[in-house]
Amino acid sequence: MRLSALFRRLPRRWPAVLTAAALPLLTGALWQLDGPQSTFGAENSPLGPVAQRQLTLFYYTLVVTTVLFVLVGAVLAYATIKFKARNADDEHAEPPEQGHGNPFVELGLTIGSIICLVIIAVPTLSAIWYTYDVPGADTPAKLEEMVKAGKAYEITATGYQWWFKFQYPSERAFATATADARTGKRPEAEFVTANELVIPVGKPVHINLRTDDVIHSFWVPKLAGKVDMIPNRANHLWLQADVPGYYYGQCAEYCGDSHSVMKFRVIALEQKDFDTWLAKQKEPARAAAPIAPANTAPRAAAPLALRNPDDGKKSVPLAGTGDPVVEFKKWQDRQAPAAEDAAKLALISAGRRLFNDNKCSACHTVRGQEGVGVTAPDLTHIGSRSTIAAGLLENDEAHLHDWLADPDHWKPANKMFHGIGRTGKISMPGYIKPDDNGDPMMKDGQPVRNISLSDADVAALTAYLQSLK
Ligand code: HEC
Ligand SMILES: [Cu+2]
Repeated sequence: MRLSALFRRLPRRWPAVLTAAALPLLTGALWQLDGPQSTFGAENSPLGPVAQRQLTLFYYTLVVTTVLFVLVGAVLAYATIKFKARNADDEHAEPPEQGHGNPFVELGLTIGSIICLVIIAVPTLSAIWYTYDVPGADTPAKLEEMVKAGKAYEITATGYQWWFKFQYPSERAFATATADARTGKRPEAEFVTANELVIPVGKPVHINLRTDDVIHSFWVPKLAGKVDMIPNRANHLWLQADVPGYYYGQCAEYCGDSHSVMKFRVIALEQKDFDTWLAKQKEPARAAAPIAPANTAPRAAAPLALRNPDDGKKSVPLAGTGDPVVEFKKWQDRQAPAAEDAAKLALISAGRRLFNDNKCSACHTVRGQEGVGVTAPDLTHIGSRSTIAAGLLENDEAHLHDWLADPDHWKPANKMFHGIGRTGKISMPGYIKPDDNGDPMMKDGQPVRNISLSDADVAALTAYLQSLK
């Protein structure tokens, strides 16, 4: 049915009917706006000063524009009803007296509009000014000074299709567990994590926003945002968490197939807990067991079937409960290693070998151990994170197993499955072998496998990765 035909069938008073139907829907929607990934609902989960300022500005603008809407709407409704043509005579009657040219009306409306603009512009500009950078850090030099004095913190966030890298430029990590024999010092390495941004509470955090590929956008609704990560443009934002907690973040700029599941978390810790976390994370990966000797790990006798990535039936779960209080507790509980019996240690040892032999190490870093790749999330302390695949799945044995068995099922087009490349050519193949065009190489209607894991392999890899606290 054409839309116009539908309207003709509605009762004569359809505008009134539609408005009456829309109002409860709209107000209902307003009450539904709260959620872990929403700026609203500040009662349940406190906002930092930046998000607070943004929310206040939103409500302020909403009130001003609502007043305007009601005023203009009322005048329009009045004119529509009062001057409605009620019969054929009315339709040919002289138009009523016009306001056009009346200086009182024309000047009044112009000045009125200017006043409205100013009423909105002043708080908007002041909020833009406030949210632009850490208060007091007007220049890079001043920011550096504040960071050195411990009054601010600096982090660099880089967007990748479809995950986030976090670097801590003011920290250095240890590359090895032991000192170098010649220098007597432990070699250092860059301090980098992925998908979980851990920050100190009550301190402004300046975040440099970068991207490795396309445009992404950084948004933590309860703390701040959103600012785009644009190639060749050094954007930044700042945020501050006033209370310790677990905050949900999301890429907010369409960036390809798995954009909707390009999430992350922010975990805010009291300064002393943050220092403890830092000290642990700076250590190289925990070696629960040595790497198994070559050719002793379980072989991929029966490779796991890859599910059809386009089966369209998966429902992508929100990792965890969606309750920041519960998730924060879970995250804290994850930080200490779990007890590992002899059987588990053997599995870890085999997993470590498989990680090395299956080219996982070419894309991922496990600092101090086999992995050296830098084009994928750093896995040095993956066991201490609460989610995998950029906030998509809960980081427990079952989900990690599912992820490793068939990444593409969970995250369509992800680079772990399809490989990483520039200029259209895959230079770092993933689970499937690419042909010269970067498309999956096919044989008998099936993609040719580059990484072929059996169920036992995946179990060993899962045990290994879970041990990396
Ligand atoms: C071609 C490079 C590549 C290879 C090879 C590769 N990965 Fe990945 N891996 C990635 C990328 C890219 C991601 C991020 C995927 C995403 O979230 O979009 C990832 C994500 C992960 C994650 C989740 C990390 C997190 O913080 O969310 C784990 C765990 C993981 N890979 C383990 C492995 C294991 C084990 C292997 C070997 C069997 C492997 N990877 C092989 C590129 C690779
Ligand atoms: Cu993105």
